[in-house]
Amino acid sequence: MLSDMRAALFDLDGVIVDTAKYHFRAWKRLADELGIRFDEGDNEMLKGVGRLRCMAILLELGGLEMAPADMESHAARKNDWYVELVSAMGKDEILPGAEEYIRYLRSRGLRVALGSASRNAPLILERLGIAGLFDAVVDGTTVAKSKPDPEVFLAGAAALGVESAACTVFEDAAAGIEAARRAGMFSVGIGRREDLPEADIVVRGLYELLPGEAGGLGPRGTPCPRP
Ligand code: B16
Ligand code: MG
Repeated sequence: MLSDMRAALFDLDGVIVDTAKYHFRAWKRLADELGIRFDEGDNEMLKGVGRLRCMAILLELGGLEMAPADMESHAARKNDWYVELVSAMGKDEILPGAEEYIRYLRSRGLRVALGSASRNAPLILERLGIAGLFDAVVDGTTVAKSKPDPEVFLAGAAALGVESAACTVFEDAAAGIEAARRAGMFSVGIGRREDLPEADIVVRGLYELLPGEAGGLGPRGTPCPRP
């Protein structure tokens, strides 16, 4: 239950900021170079997925095979383009209600961590000016196993010193919702119920969870429960 949570674990891309469009532009540039057809629909498969696995999915889409060292160098070039794009981001790209909701939880004494697959998470938090809002940051540089493995959220809970049952995960990717469930945590899906059937509740954005006039741990809107 949202009202029972003592710690909140936030995914980054798709929950706090929409970096998927920048990932898409960088992957698309690489796909074009390699002669692979790749569109925004294909990009959905890369959400919440670690960088090298994304590279493998891209090659599968194109029916190509590549030596591991070449995969790494192409993924590194894609990352250079991506970093160039996200380096130009500012506070105005924080998704509606995200910063306010995190500040609200902190004001209620909750502990807050980031749980992201991205190895660029520290750079992005710094660009958005919200690095100081997190008691712990667990990202692609510190965990070995990608979502849906629960490692990223278990490490977040451990860093905060809060047991899993008192943690809530906020996630936009199905793999992340599965990771939360495997970690034994309550999950809030950000997006559409049809895309996140396993989430405990689904809202369109963190703005829906801001307290109503009566205060309290949201949601102001009516979240969709699991069918
Ligand atoms: P990077 P999240 C994920 O972040 C993205 O959703 C996913 O599209 C990306 O491939 C992954 O990070 C790795 O990102 O190349 O920056 O290390 O949603 O877990 O915050
Ligand atoms: Mg995400």
